[in-house]
Amino acid sequence: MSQQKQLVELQQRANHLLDNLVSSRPNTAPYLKKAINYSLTQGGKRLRPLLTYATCAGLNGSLENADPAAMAIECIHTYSLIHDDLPAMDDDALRRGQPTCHIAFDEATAILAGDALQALAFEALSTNDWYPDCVLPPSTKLKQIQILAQASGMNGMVAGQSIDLSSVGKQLSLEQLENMHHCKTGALIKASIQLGALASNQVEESAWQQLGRFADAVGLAFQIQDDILDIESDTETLGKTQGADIANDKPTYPAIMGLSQAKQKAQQLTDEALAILAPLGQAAAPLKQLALLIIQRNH
Ligand code: GRG
Repeated sequence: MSQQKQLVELQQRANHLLDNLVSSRPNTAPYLKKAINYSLTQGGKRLRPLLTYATCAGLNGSLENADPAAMAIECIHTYSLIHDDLPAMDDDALRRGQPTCHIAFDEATAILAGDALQALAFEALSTNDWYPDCVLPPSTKLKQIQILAQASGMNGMVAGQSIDLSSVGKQLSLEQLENMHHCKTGALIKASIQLGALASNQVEESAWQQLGRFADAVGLAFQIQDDILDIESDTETLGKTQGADIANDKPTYPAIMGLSQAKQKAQQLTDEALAILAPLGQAAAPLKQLALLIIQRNH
């Protein structure tokens, strides 16, 4: 099977499970449930579940063992997007071309939908009932829970968001910018890979270390590419000078090092990531493909 086809199948697997994740739960608060489903099932790329599945499969693990982790990661990601879009944070009206959760529903419901998704992530990882074909030992599940909690909490994604909010209008050094992104987006991307590695139930220390370095490189490449896409879409919408001005107000890679240097840096990190995977051979092919897609994506 081609790598592209394999990734499409994994994406379909994630979408199918996400469609059922909330729909199949008892309906305690219908409006809240509708808001959660609205954000969870409306067309993300599913990059993080794909990283989880591809890592697990690359280490000869079963996809069934990776299902809870793939769901948990996407729940945390979706919660972060819902909260990030709120008026108190980025105040965005559109996400993935659709009204954001607080616009389609209301602000209080969007806050609650994010809260509920965060709890749902840890329920999906810890319960034995939702994914009966996952047969990981409790010690492995506990490790996954710990890693996800650390990556998403006060020293991970939430810390990154806090640094981001407090740096608006300020100049950041390249080191400070990298630290912010390492927490804000890098930590969850790394956790996606680490949870997949744990789901294989047979990861050796050397592969664990290699995958950690791979995750750090693709996490940063993802963010630089995100900054590049931002500036390019601003420039397309507003014209060259204005777009560049807007991007320069925010601490971003293109603003600090210039657009062409930022593109070079993203490419260099991707090359580094691919080189790290080389010793893992053909088994790492889907992960390699994902690293390439991260830098080639246009949205
Ligand atoms: C509110 C606690 C809290 C955290 C928010 C991740 C984050 C922190 C904010 C997201 C804001 C943002 C647009 C960051 C840039 C990188 C990013 C995470 C983009 C969205 O991820 P994709 O491209 O999204 O994987 P899809 O739509 O494909 O799921």
